[in-house]
Amino acid sequence: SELTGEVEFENVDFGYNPDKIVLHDINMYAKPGQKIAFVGSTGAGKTTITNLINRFYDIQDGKIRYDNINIGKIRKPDLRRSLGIVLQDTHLFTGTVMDNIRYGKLDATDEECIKAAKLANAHDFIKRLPDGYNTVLTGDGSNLSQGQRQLLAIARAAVADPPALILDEATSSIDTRTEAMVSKGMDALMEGRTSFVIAHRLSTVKDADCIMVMEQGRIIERGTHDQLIDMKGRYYQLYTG
Ligand code: TTP
Ligand code: MG
Repeated sequence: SELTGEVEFENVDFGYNPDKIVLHDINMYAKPGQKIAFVGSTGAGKTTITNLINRFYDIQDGKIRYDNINIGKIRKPDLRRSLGIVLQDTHLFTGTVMDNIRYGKLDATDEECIKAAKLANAHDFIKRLPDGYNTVLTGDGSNLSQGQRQLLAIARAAVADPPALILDEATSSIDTRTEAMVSKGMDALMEGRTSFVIAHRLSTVKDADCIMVMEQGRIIERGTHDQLIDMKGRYYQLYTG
């Protein structure tokens, strides 16, 4: 990819149905490598923003730019591969662990896949599988634990090596030890890439370059954790109960 991971929204309005606008006048700028976190109550529009970063929909008004290229209204089906990788959606298929990782970049060598798995913190559990990287996964990866599936998703994203990432943090109940492994893998993956994180863990939010607090389709507050705490507004309420 030629893209650096610079992403800008300028006065973006969007609705899944043009009669019902769900995002209002969204402005944001992510420098290459920055970590942007979205917080806010259910239905606020966090997932919708990430859908637009992935360019899954046309916007009604405004501009979305990657490196000064306005992509808000052009059709570009392969954009998802070149820019955002959504980690939530793992889609494991029947095939070996190696092939499932390679899906991130179809011409990747075994060495590249193993390197990605190491970065993702997935290598150790893979080595312990009955046939290591040649272990065949069932269709939905049901012979793996949820945490292991997440580690594979991180490895797959690492092999794709995108300039920007979208992470919808799982609220799912994985055990603390696995959770720590997944966190470590994600941190390594985010390093040096623009990351848009729908954050559920305070630890993720705290080190973000900018936290966007969303309410009813608008960004109502933004700043670092410390700035938002000082503001004593919505974010402060969210995190002090
Ligand atoms: P979301 O963007 O899904 O809100 P959210 O991600 O902040 O909520 P949650 O924390 O629960 O994940 O929804 C914003 C509005 O858009 C909401 O009214 C539902 C609507 N919507 C659709 O109509 N179609 C869609 O595909 C999605 C994702 C949302
Ligand atoms: Mg959501």
